[in-house]
Amino acid sequence: MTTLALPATEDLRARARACLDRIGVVVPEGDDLYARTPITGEDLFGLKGSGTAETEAAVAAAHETFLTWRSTPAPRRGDVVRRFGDLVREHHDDLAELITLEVGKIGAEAYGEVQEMIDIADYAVGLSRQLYGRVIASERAEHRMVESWHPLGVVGIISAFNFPAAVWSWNTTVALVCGDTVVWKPSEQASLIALACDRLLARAAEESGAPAGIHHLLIGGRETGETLVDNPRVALVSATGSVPMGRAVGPRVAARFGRSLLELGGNNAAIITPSADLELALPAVLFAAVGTAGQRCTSLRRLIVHRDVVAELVPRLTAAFERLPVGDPFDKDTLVGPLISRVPLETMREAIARVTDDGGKLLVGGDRVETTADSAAYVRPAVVRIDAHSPVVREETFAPLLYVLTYDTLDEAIALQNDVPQGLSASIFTQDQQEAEIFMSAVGADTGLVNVNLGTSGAEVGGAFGGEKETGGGRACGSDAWHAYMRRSTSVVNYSGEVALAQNISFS
Ligand code: UN1
Repeated sequence: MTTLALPATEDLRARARACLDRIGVVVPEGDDLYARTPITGEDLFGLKGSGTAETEAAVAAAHETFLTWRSTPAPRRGDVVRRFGDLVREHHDDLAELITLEVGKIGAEAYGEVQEMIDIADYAVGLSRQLYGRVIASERAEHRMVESWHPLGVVGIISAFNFPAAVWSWNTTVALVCGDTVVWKPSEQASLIALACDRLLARAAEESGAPAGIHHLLIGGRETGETLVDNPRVALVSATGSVPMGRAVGPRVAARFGRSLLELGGNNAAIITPSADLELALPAVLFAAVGTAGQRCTSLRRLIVHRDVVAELVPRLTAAFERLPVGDPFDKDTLVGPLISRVPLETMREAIARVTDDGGKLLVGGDRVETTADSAAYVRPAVVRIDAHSPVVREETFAPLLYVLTYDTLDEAIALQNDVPQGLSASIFTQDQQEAEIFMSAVGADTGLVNVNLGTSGAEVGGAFGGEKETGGGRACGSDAWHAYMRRSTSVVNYSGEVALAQNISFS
């Protein structure tokens, strides 16, 4: 096998520097942490981090700004988001390039992530004129009951490396139009992208006349995140990441009666039924399983295939996996870029060892790609045929590793889909409407996202995004997810001129 030739880190550093310059970022150089590129696995810049004092100061400043921002009319708050969306459009290529440089997404996916930022900005601008409440029928004569939605406060955002810009945008654009201010602790593996996003929002605030204090960025690690999570002024902590991270964050926020919105792991499955159109299913499965090198929370991890279809589907699937071009994400032909670091490479190797010990059979992939850079982590996406009840299948491995399980009845397939601790995304490939309806019904998939004839990943921003069980229960993006960023007040107005108690109580 030939050694994969990778670009020199020096050239990647120059590319990063040029993107950051075009966006107007002055890199806070220091030696608290390092911005790295997974393309070679090597450092790009040493950075100065934010300590406890800076974190507390950012929250205090965000709170101070909130006190005036909350009274700014919502459509005016939308102005900053509109300008932000325009700036993201203007810097679409720069942001995408930075995403490729710092987290290794292939060009098309990096460009798609920036598109998702634009989409949510458009959505939030529209939302800024639609923050409506209800008028509810009162049980008392000449009384009016009304629900109002008010700004909540400071929103603390903790985001992961895999959607370093879009997930922050989901939270920030919606929070800002809702009248909140934000403090962001991005993944340490995506500091440069965070600096770029923050700079564009700063420009948008300046150019639209919004106060600078509506958003703050903290570059730092776990300690910075913990300081943010524990600060009682942070009304909502919106955290995206692993289940262990959510387990640490959720109870800490709950202990101070704060609100949290958790978007944690997934262990997503697709069911291939006997009536499935394989021409449609195969590319959809491929993208869901290996897109972002299997490092999306929505990535497809389990393929639940009807026994009658296995013989036809599996060879086609493994052949497609074998042909997947793994390599430099800047190369136009590459479909699978690097893993974020050597850590997922190890977890993938361990998972494969465990499933094979458990009777599973590695059908394709799983081997590390030899490269000219020792620290880089490139792997061939793997397919493993495994008994449906193997315990390893219940765990999420954040890497391009797909388990193939078989089933006989739809009930069994649905039970398998649901028999994992996580509950983010599920899909079914079928031409049978009854099967599709059952899958989407109350006795179907127990996930937050339930798709028919499409993969588990690639959700649109217009819907509510998130999942159940260990996925954390949070919902971000569209639909009514904005409610999480506001507080509700229920008001009753008595215009009868008389005392009237609810529940027919007479108190005279
Ligand atoms: C994530 O992986 O954390 O649905 C978010 C998707 C993307 C977002 C994924 N729109 O795959």
